[in-house]
Parts: sequence; C-alpha cells; structure tokens
Amino acid sequence: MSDEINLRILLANRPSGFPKESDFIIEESSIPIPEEGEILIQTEWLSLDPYMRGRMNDQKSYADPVAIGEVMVGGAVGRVVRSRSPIYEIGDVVEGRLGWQAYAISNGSDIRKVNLDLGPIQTSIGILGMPGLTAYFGFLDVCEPIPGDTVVVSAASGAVGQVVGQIAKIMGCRVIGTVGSDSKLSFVVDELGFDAAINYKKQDVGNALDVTCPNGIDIYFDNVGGFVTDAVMDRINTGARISVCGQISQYNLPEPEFAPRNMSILTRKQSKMEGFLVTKYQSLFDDGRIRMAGWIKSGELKYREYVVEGLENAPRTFIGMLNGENFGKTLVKLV
Ligand code: NAP
Ligand code: FER
Repeated sequence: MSDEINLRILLANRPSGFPKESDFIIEESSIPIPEEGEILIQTEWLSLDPYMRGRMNDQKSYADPVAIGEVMVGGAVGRVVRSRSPIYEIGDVVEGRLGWQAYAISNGSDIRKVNLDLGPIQTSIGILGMPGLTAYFGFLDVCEPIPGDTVVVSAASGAVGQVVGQIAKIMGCRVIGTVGSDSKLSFVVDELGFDAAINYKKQDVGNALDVTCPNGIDIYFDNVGGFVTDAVMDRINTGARISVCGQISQYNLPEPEFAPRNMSILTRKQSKMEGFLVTKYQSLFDDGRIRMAGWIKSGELKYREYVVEGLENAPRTFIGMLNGENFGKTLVKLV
C-alpha cells in the first residue's frame, strides 16, 4: 500500500448558481497513516447527494460549509485496511462521512459497522442509508399515511422519491410521482407500481394533477419546491400533510424564488407543512433499515441505482445529478 496514492477531491471555488467542474480540484496525496486508536478505510462506494450543494456555499446551515481546499463532504462505505483500534478489524465494512477520497482516517466516532446481511454493500449508503431512511421516516412519521390517501411525491425516480412512493403503496395509498423524463415516468409506473406519474418538463402539472388526483391530494412529499409544489398545494384536501424534505429546484438559484406562493391554503384546508432532517430519527435508524430490508427481500421494495465508476468522475456526476441526469440513487464506485 505504501507506494499507492490517495486520490482526493477538494472544493476549489464557491459556485454561484450551478457548480462547474472547475469548482473542484482532483489531487493526489500520500495515503494517511492511522495513529493509535485510529483506522484507515479504503472507500469502495461514494454517495452523491443534493445536500452537498449547500455545503459548497459560505453559509452556516444545519452543518458547516466545506472550506476551500478541503475534501468534499460525503457519505461513503469502505473496508478497514489498517487498524490501530481495538474496536475495528481489518476487513470490517464501515460507513460514514468519509468524504470524496479513496482513503480516509477515522477514530471511529463518525462511522458505523455495516451489516452485510441486510443488503449489498452500497445499499448502506442508498436505500438502507441516509436517503432511504429519509424516505422511510419522512413519509411514515411526518406524512402519517392512511390507507386510501392520495400521495404525490416529487423527484419520484430519485434516491428518496422512489422509496417514498413504494412505501406509500405498501401502506395502501394511491401514489402519483412527478419526474423529469418519460423514461423515469415509465419506470415509476411500470416497474415500481405507482398509480400515475407526471413529466413536469412536458406536461402542465396542474392539469395533470387534476386528471390523476380527481379527489384531491392528502399527502405531498416534497423533494423539489418551486412550481411543482405550487401546483400540488393548490389541490390539497382538508387535513393534508406536506413534508418538506428538500427544495432542489432552488439549490442552484443565486436567489431563491418566492415559492410556494399559496401558503394561505394551509389555513383554509387545515393542513400541516413540516420540514425535517433525517438525523432527527437517528435513534430509530436500525428499525427502519431492518423493516426496509424485509420489504426488499419480500420483493415489495425495489431500488434503482445510477452507478458511475471512478472517483475522478465524481464532480461531473454530481453536477449531472443536480440536473436530473441520474436515474436512481447516484453512486460512485471506486473499487
Ligand atoms: P435524487 O432525486 O436522486 O436526485 C435529484 C433529482 O432532483 C434529479 O434527478 C432531478 O430529477 C430532480 N431535480 C433537479 N432539478 C430539479 C428541478 N428544478 N425541479 C424538479 N426536480 C428537479 O436526489 P435525492 O438524494 O433523492 O434527494 C431528493 C431531495 O431530498 C432533495 O431535495 C434533497 O435535498 C432532499 N433530502 C433531504 C433530506 C432531509 O433530511 N431533509 C435528506 C436527504 C435528501 P428529475 O429528472 O425528476 O427532475
Ligand atoms: C443530514 C441531514 C440532512 C445529512 C443530510 C441531510 C448527510 C440532507 C438534507 C438535504 O438534502 O436537504 O445529517 O447527512
């Protein structure tokens, strides 16, 4: 290992609007050496997620920004290749915020051991990791589904959306997804069993919702914000539950739009709109993983991954994901 190099991707510039490949630097360095109590992890899979766009901005949010010249933040899974820790052995599979790099050092405080009995290694950062748990708890806890409810989920073919829609079906709901292409539309309806889907780039979303949700909307799981959300809110039923998971249509705008514009409908329809962070449910993550792994094994829950090989491709793949080029959970395979 001593003659190998560590490939790392650093933040070079703070983007205004959509990030560019030149906002990242790919750097070679020597592989770090663990100190007493630490382990060296070789990254096998890196997750690319929309929240990373927020970390490129110079503003404190629920987490600090990535500093210029620092390794990009990111969840990843890999194997322990050197250990000076009594808790981890060489060969253990671990997952955590390892960053966009081929090798990472950890003292164990920011990682967890992965149970490979639940699913293939990369599911620990996908359907059985942060995005899947976001769908699970954001839908079941925030949206409080009742069988027969009409559910709309935006970014429906993505990492979070595809899981939300399928859990909604398992809970006996009618599910309509909004997506950005006809192939994503066919996927959620024909392969995942959604009742209908709307291509927001081609169709008038309001008219399409009138056709697909003739009895109104009881639950909206919002991943996108903007005009799609406006159209959904105009059609909510009394007692609707709206979970504000994300607003990806806003992440690359220099200034956020004033949206949604129709908040007063929450009063008239006595409805709730609630934002959440997946970390709220940290103490329950294992319960969610075990239940979803059961649904995967029984064939009730499927997952589609969008895999790109090679860490050097992470910047363009990340930018592509923000543009909708991904089709399923975006992952970079390193090993
Ligand atoms: P994803 O859906 O796998 O990928 C992002 C997708 O967003 C793209 O594929 C694209 O799909 C869609 N999109 C991009 N620009 C859009 C626009 N202007 N209008 C509408 N859709 C647009 O991503 P993900 O990982 O599942 O994340 C989905 C959302 O959940 C994001 O908003 C993210 O920030 C949020 N999230 C929140 C939490 C939390 O704790 N609250 C945790 C994880 C994720 P189309 O081709 O369909 O447009
Ligand atoms: C987290 C809380 C939220 C996290 C990611 C998110 C990686 C995602 C938020 C978003 O996409 O808006 O701890 O960890």
